[in-house]
Amino acid sequence: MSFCAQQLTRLRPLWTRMVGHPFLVETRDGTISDDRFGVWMRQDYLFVEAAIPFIAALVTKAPADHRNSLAAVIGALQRELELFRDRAEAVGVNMDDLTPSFTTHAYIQFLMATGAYASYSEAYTVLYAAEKAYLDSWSAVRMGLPRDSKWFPFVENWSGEAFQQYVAALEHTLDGLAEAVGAAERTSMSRFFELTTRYEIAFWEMALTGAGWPGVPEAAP
Ligand code: MP5
Repeated sequence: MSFCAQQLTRLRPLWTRMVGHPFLVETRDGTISDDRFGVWMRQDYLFVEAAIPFIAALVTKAPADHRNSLAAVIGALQRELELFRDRAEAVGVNMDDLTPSFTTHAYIQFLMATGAYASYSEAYTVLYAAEKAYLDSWSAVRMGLPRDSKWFPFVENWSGEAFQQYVAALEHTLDGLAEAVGAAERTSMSRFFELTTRYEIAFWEMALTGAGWPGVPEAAP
């Protein structure tokens, strides 16, 4: 079995929890409040902004023949940020003075630390797991949300044909990387896979509850 298939099998209970998270179910059913959805939009904007230096760090670790396709991801992320700003303007979500929640901050720090200190294969694992998580999460929303929903552009962004192909290409590359490394690094890659999955669940939970920082009522500076 390929590395990705193995991980998705091993982590199925977590993965099932993720794609069935109440935030996604409520979004799919059209019962999510605009306020709640706005929490996710603001926090995910910060995440996507941080994904750009993460990808840049990955480019510096990449073998020469991986650089072009990875560098192209940066342009896609810039377009994604535009999508957030367009949607926010269209539906009246305030995107000024964004501050990360505890969960967003932790996830971003994990991305940055991975970009700085992890091996290429480990960092690539995080990229694949995060992208696959969004593909599967938004594909679950797609199953019920009408196409004329104001949130549909997000569904299309992460579950449309182009994104499916991108994630399939990442999977192919990651399986190749996992075959080439030794057992110890493969074990480490599987830890990164699981940690990323846990962060993804925590992110939906934060979006649903609107949790900021434990113990204090206001956001971080
Ligand atoms: C992604 C995202 C997908 N936007 N936010 C989280 C919390 N996880 C994964 O990544 P991208 O880079 O926006 O496709």
